[in-house]
Amino acid sequence: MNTKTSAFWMPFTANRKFASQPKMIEGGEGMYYTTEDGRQIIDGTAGLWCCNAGHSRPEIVEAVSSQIKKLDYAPSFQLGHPKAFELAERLVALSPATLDHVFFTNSGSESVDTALKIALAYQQLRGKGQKQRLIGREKGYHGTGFGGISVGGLGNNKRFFGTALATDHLPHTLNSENAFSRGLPEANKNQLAELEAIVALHDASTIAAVIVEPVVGSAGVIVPPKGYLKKLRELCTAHDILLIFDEVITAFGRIGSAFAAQEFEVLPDIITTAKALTSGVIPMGAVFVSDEIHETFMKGPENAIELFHGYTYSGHPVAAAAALACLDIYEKEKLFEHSKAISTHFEDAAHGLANCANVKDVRNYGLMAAIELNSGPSGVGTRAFDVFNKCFFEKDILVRVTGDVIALSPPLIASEQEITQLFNRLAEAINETA
Ligand code: PXG
Repeated sequence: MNTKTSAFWMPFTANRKFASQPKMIEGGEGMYYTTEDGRQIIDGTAGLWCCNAGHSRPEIVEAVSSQIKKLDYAPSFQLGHPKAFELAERLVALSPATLDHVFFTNSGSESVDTALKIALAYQQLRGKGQKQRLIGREKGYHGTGFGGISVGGLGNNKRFFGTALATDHLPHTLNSENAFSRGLPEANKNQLAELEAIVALHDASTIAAVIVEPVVGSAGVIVPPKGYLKKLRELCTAHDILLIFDEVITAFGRIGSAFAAQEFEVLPDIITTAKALTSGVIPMGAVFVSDEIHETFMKGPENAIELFHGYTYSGHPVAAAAALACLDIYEKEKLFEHSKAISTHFEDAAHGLANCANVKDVRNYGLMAAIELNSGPSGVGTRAFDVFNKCFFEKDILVRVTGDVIALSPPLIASEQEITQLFNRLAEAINETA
């Protein structure tokens, strides 16, 4: 396989470095990937936080192939096909009460942009058209659409793209005083005072919505301080601002409940999802919207389109079939419960690395963990990247690296033994990396 060619411009990749030392995956089954040279490696990241049911599940393969035979594609614009309706029903049965309506997309980025557009349009429709500002948070990752990078809080993802939306950002909640916290860290009183300051600066009458990841994923598993999300909800309600939870990573059992909203007992107005909705098998996203928002749109003449938004593949029948089969697996195998049940073992295993060489912090919640290293002598991210390489080529495990953080998020089917193996091998790789 010639990976030296530049024909495939790889996403979020050091393309030239990859060409000089390719890491190729050729197969996947359950908890394991097979590499090009035939090694079985433990998937410590569920692909990119998405393959929650494990790889190449025969039930999903079967559902997808029989759907393609029956109906490969049909539009969802002014037409319908049964699988999309069936899936929407199944999803709203899982989602928090009152988030009873689903808008389908094809990715997390599209889910975020859809949610932001719904929030802006909602404010217009209820006669509060001045509410057009969107508040994100530092270190937030909301995909790569222009809406998502506008509310996002990662400089590298924004700086070349001149975003035009009116935004502001809450401070992130990472606090070095809380290093090595197990689960939720202690709250810092000032963290939400900033929202009051943002409201004082722009006035609540100009703010449409706040969007946050309940547990931050991409920027390195930043766990919400105790009480933070509840307080955020209270402040949003007090100022008549919509609250959007970006659950592209946290939904579908990653932290033990179907949604983080349920786990933390905080009800947002909109939830964005993608990834584990189909266990990563077919691209699909879903935006969950409250009854109140939905009803605001469902007014006016019946023949009028209520929302001028959608995608060719919204509710794609094959993706819907994959999602339904995937939800069946989650349910039959009680994978959300399993995820919760093994999360204590996962937490112990992650914190077992606290004394490894150069470890600066360990953070975890559910089946998400971050091992943060001190930067290496050659700068941010170099040491962690060396660990990643060692893990892949020598230790037969896949981990994810972002800056100095090594992130772990195994499929929910993981056994305690596999988790122990994963962290033991990672510990070796960290200790063997200078
Ligand atoms: N929101 C959140 C919270 C995400 O984590 C997106 C939106 C965008 O989803 P799409 O499907 O458009 O990529 C994401 C995606 C990583 C990593 O390793 C995380 C994501 C994507 C790729 C890599 O941290 N999250």
